[in-house]
Amino acid sequence: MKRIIAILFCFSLVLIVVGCGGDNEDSEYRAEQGARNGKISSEIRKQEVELVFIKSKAKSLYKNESGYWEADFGNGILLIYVPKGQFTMGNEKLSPEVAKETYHATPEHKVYLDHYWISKTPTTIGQFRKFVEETGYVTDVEKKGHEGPYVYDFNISAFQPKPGYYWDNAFKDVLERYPEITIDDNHPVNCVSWNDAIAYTQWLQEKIGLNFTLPTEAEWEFAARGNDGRIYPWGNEEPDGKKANYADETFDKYFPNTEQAIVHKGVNDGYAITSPVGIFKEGQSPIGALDMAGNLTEWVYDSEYMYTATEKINPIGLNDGIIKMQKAGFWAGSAGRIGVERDELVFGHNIRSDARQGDTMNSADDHLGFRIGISYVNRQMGKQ
Ligand SMILES: [Ca+2]
Ligand SMILES: [Ca+2]
Repeated sequence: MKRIIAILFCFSLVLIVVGCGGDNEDSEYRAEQGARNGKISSEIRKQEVELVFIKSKAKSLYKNESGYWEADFGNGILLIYVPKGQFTMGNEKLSPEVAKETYHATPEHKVYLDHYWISKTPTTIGQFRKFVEETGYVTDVEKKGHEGPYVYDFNISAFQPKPGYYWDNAFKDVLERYPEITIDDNHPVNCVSWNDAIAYTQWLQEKIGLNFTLPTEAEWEFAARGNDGRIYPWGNEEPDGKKANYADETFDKYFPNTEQAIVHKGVNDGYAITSPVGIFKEGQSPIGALDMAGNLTEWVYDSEYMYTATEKINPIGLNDGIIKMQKAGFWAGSAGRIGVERDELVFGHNIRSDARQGDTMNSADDHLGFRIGISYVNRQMGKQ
């Protein structure tokens, strides 16, 4: 047997040396396959190590309904493992008006990402409450001299900065006016600045011993729309009331004639303001993340940057400016569908997964929150 192998080995060596075309291609193919298999198995090994490590810190680790690993850290904190991958970020189909907006999502560009974790849902009022109770943390908008968060003002039917509102009373005017509307600790936390979100992740880092942070904009968008170019987390169909909470008929009933809001007529999602997190199951993303369209717009880690067409590996906006990026739209955001005649993309506040905005890091709104992640992309350079 050994002899036969030796002969075969020598024969193939001869073939390689002689350089017969077809066999050359074959051996190149085999070499490439071998390298690829090597890469795949090293990736699988990396994933195994990662899962064992996370499991040691989590309450449980299991595969979610979409087939992705999910870690439960207690108190409703669920993080989904996103394996290394690539996708096309941004959207070339924006109307020319939108492409002129400050933070437009063009040009499209290919993005490669290493593995990371992202929260299944946005951080809730209850989760943030625990942080405040344990640390005595005071959010930016509660500090003296701050103009206050952008909240809905019934006098002008629009959002404007008002002092005296913060994460635990953001909707006090709405609740007073409409007693049938309720808010509880399962609703996503809002009126928190980028600084507040970072402070929360730092507290969680110490508490659990993992590198909790905000996802990068690219990590967020990949988690929302996967790699098949879809517009929304669930696909390309317009939302229908079962997939996301946004400016629907219920919103219009309670906030008629709201400036800048483009109501989706004929659709009813049942919520005028925020909804509890995770209830729009039909709106889940390919990895099983929820609320990525609607409910609240979400802070991401990146400082402002404009897209370019070149391919990028683990892109992150890391300048020392005060503008930080936010993704997708919220309870008063439009459906943002592409290809309809309505001029609904102008204000950027729509629920498409590519939609992006920027704002100063100490600003806060009653429609802006965040979700956490665990990431290994270097964020040091941009740390404020
Ligand atoms: Ca709604
Ligand atoms: Ca959201």
